[in-house]
Order: sequence, then structure tokens, then C-alpha cells
Amino acid sequence: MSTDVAKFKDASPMSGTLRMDRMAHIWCPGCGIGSEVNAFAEAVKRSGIDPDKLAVVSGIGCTGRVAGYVDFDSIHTTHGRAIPVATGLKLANPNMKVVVFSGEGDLTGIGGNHFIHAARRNMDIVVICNNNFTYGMTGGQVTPTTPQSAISSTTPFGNHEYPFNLPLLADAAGATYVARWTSMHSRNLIQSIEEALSRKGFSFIEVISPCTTLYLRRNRLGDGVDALQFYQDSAVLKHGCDTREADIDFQGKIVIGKFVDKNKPTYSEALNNRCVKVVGDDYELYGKTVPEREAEEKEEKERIAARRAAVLAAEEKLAAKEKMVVTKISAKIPLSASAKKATKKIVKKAAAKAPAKPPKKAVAKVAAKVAKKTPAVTAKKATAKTTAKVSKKAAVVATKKAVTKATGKAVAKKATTQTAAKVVAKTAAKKPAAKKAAVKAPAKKTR
Ligand SMILES: Cc1ncc(C[n+]2csc(CCOP(=O)(O)OP(=O)(O)O)c2C)c(N)n1
Ligand code: SF4
Ligand SMILES: [Mg+2]
Repeated sequence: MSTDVAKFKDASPMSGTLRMDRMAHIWCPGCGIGSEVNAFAEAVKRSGIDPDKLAVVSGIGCTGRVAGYVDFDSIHTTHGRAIPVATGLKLANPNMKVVVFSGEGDLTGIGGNHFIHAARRNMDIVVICNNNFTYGMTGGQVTPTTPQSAISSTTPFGNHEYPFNLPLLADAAGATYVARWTSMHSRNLIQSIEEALSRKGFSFIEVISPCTTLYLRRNRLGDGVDALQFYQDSAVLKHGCDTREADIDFQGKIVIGKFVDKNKPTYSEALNNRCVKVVGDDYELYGKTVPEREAEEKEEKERIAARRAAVLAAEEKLAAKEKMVVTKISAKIPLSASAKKATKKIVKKAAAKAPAKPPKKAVAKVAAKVAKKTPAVTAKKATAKTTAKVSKKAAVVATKKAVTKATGKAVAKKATTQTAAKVVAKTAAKKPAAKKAAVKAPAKKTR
């Protein structure tokens, strides 16, 4: 590795959570797995979990490669066996957070039996399932979630099988936390993983994600960007949705959100409770009594909360610094030629649209009020003044709207200030009563 590349990798915000020495990764352009891993790494950082007490387990497949890229203890195990391996790890190391990160084929095809039983037992693990509707790594075969009519290498005339609705499967089997997102919903995904990491019990997060090379291409659905656009258009946020209503049809609506979040003793807690009932308070699991284990858990929770607070404080500080730099830079950036051209066009349009006459009703109302109270000459003057004011306001509002709509924020900011005055001047020229007002350009900048 050249020194530059090494420096770049060290400076990456992902170093510390991802094994930068293993970059570049194997995933295809536009594949959703990368964004999910990014969300996972971010969630781990924010959760306050000690990275030394975190283990990631994957099965085989493109998603299965995640275990090889994270900078935590990890196991890239055999196809369909991620959940039993994770279960063993959790039972042997009860203080460890164990996360399974695998594909839908791995988890619910060959590994389906392990999946439902871990959910039934409320095993204390987090399962993140990358659902790309296909066996990506092996050439795009049909999986248990491929929607009906979708084409795969094994269903060239369109899938005729009935697909699993994974949130319903997990919920019915006993999972205590069930959520679904798409790889486009990064913020929700980060938050959801963070939440799952901070709770106990079987937490299942499904992430709908594009397999650009096989599923998208075979079904003529465009590239990764088209997939993100599709997710944006077709995702329907429904927290608490009945999981029976979370089916996915080919290119149909995708219900997303947190569907299930309930408390129930985990597998180990249920075992403890049973044994304490039979043996009494002296019962020791992992060589500790129940109060000892509870005290230990409390201490760990406090450590996590402190770490979390420190991470959030550092992030806030960084965000404030970034905001300051951006403000300074944007104040210095002159409008580009294209922005200037765009602004001119907008101004022209806005000027044409801006009412030459102030809204009659508003003026009449004010005039009537003034006339009631003041002698005729004063009323005339006041009416002219009001007319100018209303004219100016309407023109400025119209300009602001048009400019903000057609240009980016930065351009809009500058353009609005500069052009509002011009438009006002133009409007005023059409209405002599407003001339006076037009001399003064609006001093306020708008966003
Ligand atoms: C026991 C066994 N059967 C089959 C395979 C072949 N195999 C490897 S990866 C894979 C597909 C994985 O699909 P999925 O879990 O959906 O992950 P993706 O590649 O789509 O991310 C299959 C069938 C295997 N490695 N081992
Ligand atoms: S084959 Fe599909 S799932 Fe695998 S890396 Fe490429 S796009 Fe992603
Ligand atoms: Mg898959």
C-alpha cells in the first residue's frame, strides 16, 4: 500500500469500525450492502457499546462478507448457520453484544429453521437482514422473499412462489423487536440499529436493498440510483403497522417503520427465572447470583451511557465547527456564471408574475379604515403609502418563492436579496404609487 493510500485510509471516518486494510470491498457499484454497513458502523459508534464487547456473525453470500470488513470480533461462518453460531457465542459470553448480519437467502432459506427458533426463544441477539430478493453471490437465483412475477436465474418466466413477509415471520415466531427500512433510509436505519443494540431480546431489522448486478438488471429496473428513487417513491412509513400488512409485491409499496417493540424475558432470563424458582436465590448462572448479575448489568449500562454521551458531545462539537466553516465559505463564494444566468431568468419570470397592482381587497380595507379616522388629504397619502407597501411585499414574496424553487439554497440566499430589489423596482415602475417604496430595496436576506 502506498503511503498516500495508507494515510487516506487512516483518515477515513470509518477507520476504527471498518478494516480499512481490506478496502476496496467486493460489492458492485450501487449495491445496497455498503450503505447498510456504513449505517451499522455509525450506530455502533453512537450506541456507546464497547467495541471489544461486540461480535458480528455472517453467513455466506455477498452480505456474508460484512463480517470480514468490520473491525470488531467477527465470524464469517457457513451458509445458513450465522444464527446458531451467534447463539453459541451469546450463551458462552453473556456480556457480549452479538449481531448477525446476513442475506435473506442465508437467514430465511437454508437458515430458516434457526431463524424461527432463535426468535421463539427470544435469544438476545440483533439480526440485520439484507433483503435483496435474490441469491446475489451465486448468480441471482430465486429466494424465499423474491416477489411473485420477478425474474431470477431460476424463474426466467417470473416467480410463481409465494414469498415470505419477513417482519410477519419474525413477529409470529416471537421476535420482540421488528423493523424494516430500505438502504436509502440511512438515518432511520442508524437509529433503529442503535435502538436494537441498546435493548435485550431478539431484534430483527430487515433492510430492503438493491442487488444491481443481478436482480435489478434481470428485471430491467435500472441502476442503484433508480433503486433509491424507487424506494423514496414507494416506501410508506407506518410505525406499529400490523406485520400481516407488510407484504411486498413486485415493485409495489414497501411498508417501512418499527412494527414491534415489546419486552419479554430473554432466553437466559427465562432460564434463570425457572431455575431460581426451583433451586432458590442461591442459584448461580455463570458463577453469579441474580443480584450480582443485576449489579454488573447496571454498571455496564452506566458505562455505555457515559460513552454514548461523550460520542454525542463530540459529534455536536464537530457539527457546530462544520456549520461555521460552511457559513464562512458560502459567504465568500461569488455567484457562478450559470447561477447568475439562472437568477436573471427567474427574476424576469418573477417580475412578470408579480402583481403590478397590489391586491385590491387589502388596499381597500386599509383605505377604508384610514378614511374613517382621518381627513381626506391624509387618507389619500396613507392609501398611497399602503399601496406601495403591499405592492412591495407581494413582489418580494413572489420573487422569493420563485428563486428558492428554481435554485439551490446558496444561490437563492444571495439571489433573493439582490433581485428582490430589482423586482420591486420593476413592479413599482408599473404603479406610480409604489415608486417611493421601490427606492428602498428590502434590507433583509431571506432563506
Ligand atoms: C451449504 C451451502 N449451500 C449453498 C451454498 C452456495 N451459496 C453461497 S452464497 C449463496 C447465496 C446467498 O444469498 P443471500 O444470503 O441472499 O446473500 P446475498 O448474496 O444475496 O447477499 C449460496 C446459495 C453454500 N455456500 N453452502
Ligand atoms: S451481486 Fe448483487 S448483492 Fe452481490 S455485491 Fe453485486 S449487487 Fe450486491
Ligand atoms: Mg440475497
